[in-house]
Amino acid sequence: MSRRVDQTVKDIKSLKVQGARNVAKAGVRAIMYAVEDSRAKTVNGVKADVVKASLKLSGARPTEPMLRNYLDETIEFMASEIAAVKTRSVEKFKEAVIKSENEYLKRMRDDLARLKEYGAAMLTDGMLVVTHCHSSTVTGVIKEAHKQGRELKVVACETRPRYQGRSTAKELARAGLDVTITVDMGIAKFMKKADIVLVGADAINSTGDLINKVGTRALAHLAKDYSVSFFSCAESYKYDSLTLYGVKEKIEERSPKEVWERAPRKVKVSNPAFDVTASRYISGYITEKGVVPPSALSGIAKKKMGE
Ligand code: RUB
Repeated sequence: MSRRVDQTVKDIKSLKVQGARNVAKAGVRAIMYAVEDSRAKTVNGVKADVVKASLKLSGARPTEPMLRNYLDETIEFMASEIAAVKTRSVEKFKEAVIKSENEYLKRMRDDLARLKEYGAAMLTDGMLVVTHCHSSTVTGVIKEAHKQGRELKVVACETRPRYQGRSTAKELARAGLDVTITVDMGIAKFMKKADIVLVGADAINSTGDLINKVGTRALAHLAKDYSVSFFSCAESYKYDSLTLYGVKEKIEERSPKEVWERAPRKVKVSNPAFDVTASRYISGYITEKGVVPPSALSGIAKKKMGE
């Protein structure tokens, strides 16, 4: 197995690479490493090495359909290449797979650029935006609105236990935004004055429910309490098509040590990475195809993924 693939898996598990988009991007790059580092002498041998890498990558974090969707597309691409061009050399096959991975990265960039436009259009001058964790999609939308000249105030939840909210605060402050960070439960104080809540997405299921960083669900309930609109910024590739067949999105349980390094032996520690927000709490998804209600998300995703 390619050492570079193993390193990527480690970086994803340890959260050195965090957030669904970054995880998916790292996964696509790792597939290129698997292709480049493969010593197989046949096209099918290269394919087997890529499949092995893909299994390792998709197991790194279980709640990441965006990564899995791109890995599945890679495997389908390799199968169709082999079926279409039976006598292709190993070199040519490797080139074709790498080219298609580069196209996936480009598609991700293009989708994000469109999504940022739709999201930024929703943020008007003087708004107070609440967010949670670190979503590169959400920070992208907020920075785009700021670049277009809107004055915004942002409040970020610190996001226990790994404090990804600090990354959000640092990134937005560096971009010149007015940012406040608060302990997770301190957000109630700000919700009264908030205009909009923007969060990311790790997964979206067939009924439009959102799976995102633990604490998102409580935030959505609070937003409803104060009649604040609640949107998730998510490319349609966050959709998990397996949920259409009754498969429940798996919620990653992380090490108890992240919560309490040396907890007393009789204290049980729970550390789920994500939670589920029911679609009825979600005003809409901001996607690369526009702002849509939760019920429309699966249709957009299925069309895009060619199901
Ligand atoms: C990050 C998280 C983010 C989504 C979306 O959790 O829940 O909101 O992944 O991020 P973690 P993006 O830090 O555990 O990965 O918009 O960058 O895809």
